[in-house]
Amino acid sequence: MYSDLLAAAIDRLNATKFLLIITGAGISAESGIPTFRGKDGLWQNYSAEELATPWAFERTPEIVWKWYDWRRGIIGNAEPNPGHIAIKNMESMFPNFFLMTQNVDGLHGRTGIKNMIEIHGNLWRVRCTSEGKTMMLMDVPLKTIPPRCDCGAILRPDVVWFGESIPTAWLEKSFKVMELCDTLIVAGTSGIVYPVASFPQTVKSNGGFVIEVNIEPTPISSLADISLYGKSGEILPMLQKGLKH
Ligand code: BJW
Repeated sequence: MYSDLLAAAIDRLNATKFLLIITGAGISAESGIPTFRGKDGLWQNYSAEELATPWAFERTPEIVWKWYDWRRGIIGNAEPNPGHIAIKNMESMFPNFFLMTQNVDGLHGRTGIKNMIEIHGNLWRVRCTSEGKTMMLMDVPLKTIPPRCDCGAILRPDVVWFGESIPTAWLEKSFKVMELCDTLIVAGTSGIVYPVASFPQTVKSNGGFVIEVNIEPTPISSLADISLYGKSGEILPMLQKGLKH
């Protein structure tokens, strides 16, 4: 179905020295996890834009916390899908490899992948709103919604909300790998949330090649060298199987 473009993408990957992959919510869709902007992304009539903000958490912490509980319920029952697994397999096939995911679901980590950052955080981790220290949710007594730190302050999900800055160390790492990579695969993201939305352009400006994988065109499509339209759980395994590395 995709034969010519798929073959061209595989040729490029076979000549690649440093592969960078960026993923978004679409990569986990085939694990049964709703995307943010898809029709299943709404929760009790709230949109992600309304809930994923520090202002929403300040105003109605119980509602935001319950949204995360609802998502953790779905994610806790989900498994990595063939897209996640193909990416994990690619890690061992390239001399240099890095994955940057915007997802907070932890599914990439569950494949055992090592060279990765979760640039928007992880919803299984929490952070003290007073002291800033982080801990795993499973280590916290869940007596109230939201739960509290030993110091008495409310705990929040250790994720990056709209209007918040991505931690400097993660941004620095992102810019470093964008300089080093010669090919970027960007899979399952709508390409509208900054700063990650600008990363494909950064890679292009650095002379890199961009392969997009998505079920539909996005703002990234116009700058991508190759766009492969279809499910990441189908296309990424096809790309990986074509590799000679
Ligand atoms: C499939 C598929 C299948 C489905 N196979 N594909 C510059 C310009 C304009 C605005 C800004 C800017 N700089 C900053 C902003 C503001 C803001 C922003 O970008 N707003 C836009 C909405 C315009 N950005 C920020 O606030 C960021 N902070 C920042 O830049 O700090 C500096 C600063 C601070 C203050 C002022 C100015 C600068 C932080 C952004 C944090 C985003 N956080 C969230 C929540 C994380 C926690 C949580 O999960 O609860 O991150 S929002 C949400 O969007 C989440 C995602 O990671 C992120 C991206 O979404 P993603 O992954 O792309 O999902 P979808 O649903 O949008 O798309 C799914 C895609 O998959 C679709 O394309 C489908 O077609 C596809 N798909 N099934 C393949 N099977």
